[in-house]
Amino acid sequence: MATAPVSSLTGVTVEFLEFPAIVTPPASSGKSYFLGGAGVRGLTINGQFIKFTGIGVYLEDKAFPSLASKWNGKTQDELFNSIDFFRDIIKGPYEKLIRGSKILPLEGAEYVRKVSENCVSHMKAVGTYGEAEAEAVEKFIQIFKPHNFPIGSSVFYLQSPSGTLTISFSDDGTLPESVAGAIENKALSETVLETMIGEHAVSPALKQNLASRLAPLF
Ligand code: HCC
Repeated sequence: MATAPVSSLTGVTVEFLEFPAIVTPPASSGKSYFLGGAGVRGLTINGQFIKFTGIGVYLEDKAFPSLASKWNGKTQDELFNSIDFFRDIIKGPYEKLIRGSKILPLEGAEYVRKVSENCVSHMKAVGTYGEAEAEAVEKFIQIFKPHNFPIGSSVFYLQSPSGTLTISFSDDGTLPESVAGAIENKALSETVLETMIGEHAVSPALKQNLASRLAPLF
């Protein structure tokens, strides 16, 4: 039975989506990831905030001591306002597993258009967008295109420290056994998480949840 690096770790509910405290991939030999935090990603359309997805960020267990030793003693607000804290999570040498679950139905092409636009503009802004990244983004788009996301369905992004981004799709919130595609590109892989919790993140709620859960545990 997998245990969290901190036994008091709880799950998070975003609308009707439940993000358990621990996930264990099928067919993994006892490996598990703990929930750093989860939050809603919405868009303001005609002045109204529409909630589209819930995003959960899971971290490999060894992320905990590494983050705790640097960030212990900081308050929730200090963590939330620290670009370096989120940068550490994005760049840390451990695996991250991100679950993006749908609150409203979305076509894969529509979802990936938004995500890839954000990723490309971020990589251009920081100067990491080159030919290899353009190819990686094209591959990324093609993986999502034929897919549709009904309410409650999920995309999982597994990011390895070496820069492999593995994508899988699930009809619910559980991690599937099969993989939809894998892309070897460190800049793109990190940028997917960067656009969610970095400086210009799409989900401030997710950042707030990460800071509020982790500060007292550190
Ligand atoms: C990102 C990561 C995730 C999302 C994003 C950018 C996301 C997308 C939701 O936008 C969405 C909502 C409405 C649409 C299309 C996509 O969760 O029409 O970097």
